[in-house]
Amino acid sequence: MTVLRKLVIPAFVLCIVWQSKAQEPLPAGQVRDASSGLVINLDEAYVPAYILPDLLTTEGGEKVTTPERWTNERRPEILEAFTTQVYGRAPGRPDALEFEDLSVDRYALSNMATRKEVKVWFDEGKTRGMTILIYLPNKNQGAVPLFFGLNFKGNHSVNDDPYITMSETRAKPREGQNEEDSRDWPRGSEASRWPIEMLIANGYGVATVYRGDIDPDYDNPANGVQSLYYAEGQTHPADDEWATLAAWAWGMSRAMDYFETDEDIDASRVAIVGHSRHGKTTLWAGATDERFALVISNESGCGGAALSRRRLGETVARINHVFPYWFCENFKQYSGNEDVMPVDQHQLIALMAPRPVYIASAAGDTWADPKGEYLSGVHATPVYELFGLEGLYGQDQPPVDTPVQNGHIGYHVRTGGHDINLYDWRQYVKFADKHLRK
Ligand code: GTR
Repeated sequence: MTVLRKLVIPAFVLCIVWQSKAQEPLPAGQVRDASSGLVINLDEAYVPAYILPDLLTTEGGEKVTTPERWTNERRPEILEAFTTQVYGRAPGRPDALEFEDLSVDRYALSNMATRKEVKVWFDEGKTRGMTILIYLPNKNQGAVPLFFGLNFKGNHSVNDDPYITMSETRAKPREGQNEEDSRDWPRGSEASRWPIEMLIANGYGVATVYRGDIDPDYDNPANGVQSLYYAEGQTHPADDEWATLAAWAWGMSRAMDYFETDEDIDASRVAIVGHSRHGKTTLWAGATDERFALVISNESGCGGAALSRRRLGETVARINHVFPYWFCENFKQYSGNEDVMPVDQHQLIALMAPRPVYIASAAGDTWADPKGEYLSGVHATPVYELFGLEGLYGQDQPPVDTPVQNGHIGYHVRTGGHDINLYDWRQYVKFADKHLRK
């Protein structure tokens, strides 16, 4: 009875008080996220005061004033912090990596393009691999520059072309379904996100890989490429080892290994592009693999271009709650604890320097914090300046539908919501024309 009075009853009362608080209406500009129960700020008024980690001061407290010092000292420190605390360490190119040509068709897309499909095998036993779908413009002689990105719903979803091999889309199985049966995305269903004909007409090749070939997008540590690397008895990546986003980025590097062998592709002019979770992945791929010449983040938000310390839209706590397998285990300690993170996302943008980088937002995509995405470009600018290059300037975002492309950090915020569309791609082509044309 005493135990009941002393512990159980107060706990019960506390629960009721907490419950009723949880039901309390929130002030304008805040919402309760249904999947995590967390309160999310959607209004600038809630952005707390914050101090960003200094880009140009080494861990030993010294000022970096030359490109050499950035490249040899400060850049490796920042890359290491992101590796162990955010995305996790991935292995390099596997010895057994092998490319297999699956198909070539010179008469694709009304004779405008050559379609190739190439299998990249990751292991000697060929138990795991990914299929790269490639379109190259027929009108061009010699090796072409290329846009490359991961897709959400299988290679066959990016165009109506009936000859694209259906991806083995290992989507999350629904109740009563097993992995093999979960191929439910129709052909061409993502075509609005992949204006392949427009890119071909502009002289660019396009390549894509279904991200599920590398690691299916749900919490199962046994079904991704990481499992090939587990030590005897290991069932999860270690706390500082690659989670799903790093695995996807690793896959992008393996595609680059292939591009380097294809004489129709100019591997020194590969632009990588990704939307949303693939935007986060693309930034990490660009940071870890400097062979990528241009890096484009489309509405990448939390864990991508948006500054985590602003806590506007999706937060570290929310992303770790809903997608616990995207970032390495060590990242979890920063849920609700952003101010102690050794890095923030402007430093990720700075890791691209001196290569050109493009950050894009959508005005209606508050969840991804458009202003926070823009500001990371502004705060990365001092590193571009070390190289004598221009970045982004001013605390205020440029007006909607007014791209800024003067320097080596491009930016636009367009009308509309969370998506990648023709407007976005047109800006990327313009930016690539400036930086990748010979
Ligand atoms: C959301 C997630 C975002 C973003 C997005 C997407 O559910 O909260 O971080 O990655 O998915 O990839 O479309």
